[in-house]
Amino acid sequence: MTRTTELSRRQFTALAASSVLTTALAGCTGSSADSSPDETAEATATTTNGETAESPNGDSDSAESSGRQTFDGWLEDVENYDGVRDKTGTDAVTVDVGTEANGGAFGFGPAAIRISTGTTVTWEWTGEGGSHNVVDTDGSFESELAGSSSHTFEHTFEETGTYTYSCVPHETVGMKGVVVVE
Ligand SMILES: [Cu+2]
Repeated sequence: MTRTTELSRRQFTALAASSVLTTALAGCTGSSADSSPDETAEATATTTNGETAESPNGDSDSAESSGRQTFDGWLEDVENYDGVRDKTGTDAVTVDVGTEANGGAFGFGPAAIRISTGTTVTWEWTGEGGSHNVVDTDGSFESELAGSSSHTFEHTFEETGTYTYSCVPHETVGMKGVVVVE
């Protein structure tokens, strides 16, 4: 998105520059005449691009910015983190414990979810990657340490907020997750 924003700025600059040039030309400043056609062409192409990019921009902007959220760096080094998955409006959401990531089966899948209040999140152990647990950094929930694929742990989120959690044994390799409750 930075790229697009940068482009938009450049486009704006180009547009601004071209109108300055037009004004300058109107004032008979011969020296800018050379660059004028280029600038105008650029500005025209730009306007088209700008318009096409405009509305998708607004949409993907919000998606992208939430996708890049690292929650104060909590998900910075989490290999399988690819944005916050929107699970709002559902009563029950499942997160895998022991998803292939972070150099082994050391991930939560998905790493970050957004849910509505009252939603029950069930963590389901894949049975891979050894023993894992699900521990909220602020102590709101904490599972037992388990390794078998039949293991589950659930927590119902009644309060809005951002919950960061990890598998304590694998936190250093990036087995971390986030639940955003809204
Ligand atoms: Cu683990």
